Amino acid sequence: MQQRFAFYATVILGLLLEQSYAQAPTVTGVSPTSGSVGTVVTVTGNNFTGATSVRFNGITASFSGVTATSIIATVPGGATTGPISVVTPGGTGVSATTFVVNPVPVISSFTPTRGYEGTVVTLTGTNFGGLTSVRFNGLNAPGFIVNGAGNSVTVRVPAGATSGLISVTSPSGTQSSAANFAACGPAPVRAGFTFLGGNQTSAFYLSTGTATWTGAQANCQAAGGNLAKIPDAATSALLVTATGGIKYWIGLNDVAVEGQFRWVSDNSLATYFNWCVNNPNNYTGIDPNGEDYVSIDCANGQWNDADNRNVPTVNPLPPYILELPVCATVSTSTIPITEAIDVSVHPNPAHTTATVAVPALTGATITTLTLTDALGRTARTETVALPATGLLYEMKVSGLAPGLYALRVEAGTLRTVRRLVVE
Ligand SMILES: [Ca+2]
Ligand SMILES: [Ca+2]
Repeated sequence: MQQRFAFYATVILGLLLEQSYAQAPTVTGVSPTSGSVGTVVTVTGNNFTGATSVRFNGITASFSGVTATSIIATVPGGATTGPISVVTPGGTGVSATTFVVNPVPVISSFTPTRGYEGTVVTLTGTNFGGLTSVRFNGLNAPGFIVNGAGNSVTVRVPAGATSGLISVTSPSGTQSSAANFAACGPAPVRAGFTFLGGNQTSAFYLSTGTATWTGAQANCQAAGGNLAKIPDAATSALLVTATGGIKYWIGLNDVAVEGQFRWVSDNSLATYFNWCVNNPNNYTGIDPNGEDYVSIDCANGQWNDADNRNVPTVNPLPPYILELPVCATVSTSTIPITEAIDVSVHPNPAHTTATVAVPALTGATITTLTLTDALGRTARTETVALPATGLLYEMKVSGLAPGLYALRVEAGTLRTVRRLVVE
């Protein structure tokens, strides 16, 4: 009995001693030295055996592969830049260097909040530096440009975009905007004009031909609009960027009262000005009646009052900018995932009918198919049974105006939107 007691006492003492004298861990290396949430990191050092915790700036991480000199850890959600620590029964080791956690990009706002395909949208936010993609309601928008400070992105609304949230993705993760972007489909076609872009209220087009100012305004009215109004510096910059700095007529004139410049679209007095140096000067050297029509004539989109160019001059006739109201309110989805159902539709473009294939969905016995036009107006709504074998549904499209439609397929809480062209 005494021998057995002595044996156990020795064992227990030995365990106590080992516990007491376990060496504190030291962290000597981290690879890589930066990463995003989910990045796998190798931590090297000494005395890691028995590790109970690995932390990134205090946030507990999952880990594996513990040896005396290394641990594999994964950057945890919520981690911030700071040291990595390893905890063992012998103590805590802290890296001398900080591990840099790349922050997740965040969209704080965007403008405009509606627009046609090709419209430039500016996203404002933070951590756009390592951006890998921008999406409109899940649809990739290629060719985005991040500014140097990483707090602004310009991106064009991609063809086929549907209304919904805008999301940005970097290696650190994906974040969606809080508000929906209203996608208006392709810009309406206007003969003799090319769509340039738009802002919150207007769509702008550049004429393919040239004209006098009065001829240009007549052509714009025939197209359903007016020569463009430039009420602020942002609109001026939009047009200068979109046109590449060429010369063009705008809707400003002082035809009614000399020196009182008004916009032709709404007859309002101009309050924002961007004159070329020494202008307006109502020069009478070319046309003795003076200069009553404004064109973009100088650098940075600056304005010159000019004659109507009815008389032969050394100045060629310029093209001109048509302004139309931007699309009206369009329906928006508040469901960020729009690929929830694997829907297919054919033919597309469709002429008389479109066959919509909806797979069987657990728990769903009916599905609603809604066709909306480019302005968000409902053109067709059908609620039909969704069989256990899936659905092949012939949707009638004859009688609909040709154009772009959004086909929304809903079943239970799931929803998918597909683009459908009717010819
Ligand atoms: Ca004048
Ligand atoms: Ca002038």
